[in-house]
Amino acid sequence: METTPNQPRTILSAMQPSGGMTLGNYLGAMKNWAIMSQTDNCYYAVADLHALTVRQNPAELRRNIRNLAAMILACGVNPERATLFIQSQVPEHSVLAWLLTCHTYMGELSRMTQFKDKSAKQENINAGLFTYPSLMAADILLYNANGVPVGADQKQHVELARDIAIRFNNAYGETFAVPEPFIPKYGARIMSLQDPTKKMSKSDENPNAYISMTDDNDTVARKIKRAVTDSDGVIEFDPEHRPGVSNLLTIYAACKGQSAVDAAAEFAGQGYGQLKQAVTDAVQSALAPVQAEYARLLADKEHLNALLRSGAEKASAAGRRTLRKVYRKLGLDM
Ligand code: AQP
Repeated sequence: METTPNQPRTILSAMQPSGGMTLGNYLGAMKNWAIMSQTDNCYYAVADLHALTVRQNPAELRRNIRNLAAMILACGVNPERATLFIQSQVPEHSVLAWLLTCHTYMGELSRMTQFKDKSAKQENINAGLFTYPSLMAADILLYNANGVPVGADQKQHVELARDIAIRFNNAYGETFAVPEPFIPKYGARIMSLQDPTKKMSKSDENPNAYISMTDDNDTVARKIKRAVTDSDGVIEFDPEHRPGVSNLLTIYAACKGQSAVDAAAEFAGQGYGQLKQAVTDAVQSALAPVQAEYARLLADKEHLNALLRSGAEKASAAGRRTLRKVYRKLGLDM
C-alpha cells in the first residue's frame, strides 16, 4: 500500500504465534501494519487459533503469543489507534468461522496452495488445516474489513474471503464488506536463505533458513554469509534463474524501501561477498530499533497484558455486532 487514503478504512490482519516473527513476516506484512495503524481503523490479531492447525507445545505457545504481541508493537504498530488482541480471547471468531465454513465449498479449500504445501509436510493432517481459510475469512469479515495487509502467500486466502462475502451477500442481502488484499510493493515474498525456491517461514526446521527479528548481529551476519547464492558470481535480479542472489537483493531493497532491480544496479560489477556484507548491514540496521523496543515492552508485562485485555474487549464488542446481524440473516436467535 503506497497511497495515503482520504478516509480511514477498516483493516484486519493477523499473524500466527507459530514461532518468532521472521524478517519475511516483517517485510511482507508487519511494515504495512505499522503504516496503516497511523491512519486507519485497524484490528490486529495474534492468530493463536490458526497456530493450532499444527501441533504446538502448550508452554511454548503461551510464550510465543505474548512475545508476538510485544513484537507487533515493537515493529511500530500504534497502540493508541490500533486494536491489538489475541484471537482466542474473542470467541466471535470461532462462531463466525463455523457459519462461514457452511458456506465454503470443499473444492475451494482443496485448491488452497498453503494447504497443499503444509499437508505435504505433515503425516496426520487435521481438519483444521483444511478449513483454516474459512477461519481466516471469519477474522476478516467479522470486522467488515475493507483491507487486509498480507504478504503474497496469503493473497489466495483473502480472495477466498472475498468470494465467501460476495456469496453470503448474494444469498442473504448486504451483510459483509468485501475485503481487498494489500500487498507491499517491495518484499512481498521473501524466500528461505537455504532454499530460495521456497518462502521464508518461521516454522522452518532449519534456523539458518530464516532471520528471526530477535537474531543478534552475529547471527544475522552468519546466516547471510551461509545463504545459498548462485554459482556464476553475477549480481542480477532474475528470481527464476538466480533465486539466491535475487532473494538477497529483495531483502536489501525492501529494508531500504527501493526496488530489487535498482538494488541490482547498485551492485553491478561487485562480488557476492560485497553484496552479502551490504545485506547484513541493511538487516542489522532494520532490526536494531525493533529489538530495543521489544526488550522495553517485554520488561513491562502488566502494561502489555492490560493492552491485550482491552483490545479483546473492543474486538469482541465489534464482532458481536456483526454476528448478531449474521444470526438474524440466517434465521438464528442470539
Ligand atoms: N516469506 C514471506 N515473505 C513475505 N511475507 C510473508 N509472510 C509470511 N511469510 C512471508 C506474511 O506474514 C504474515 C503472517 O503470516 P502467518 O503467521 O499468519 O502465516 P504464514 O503466512 O504461514 O507465515 P509463516 O512465517 O510461513 O508461518 P508458518 O511457518 O507458521 O507457516 C502474512 O501476512 C504472510 O503473508
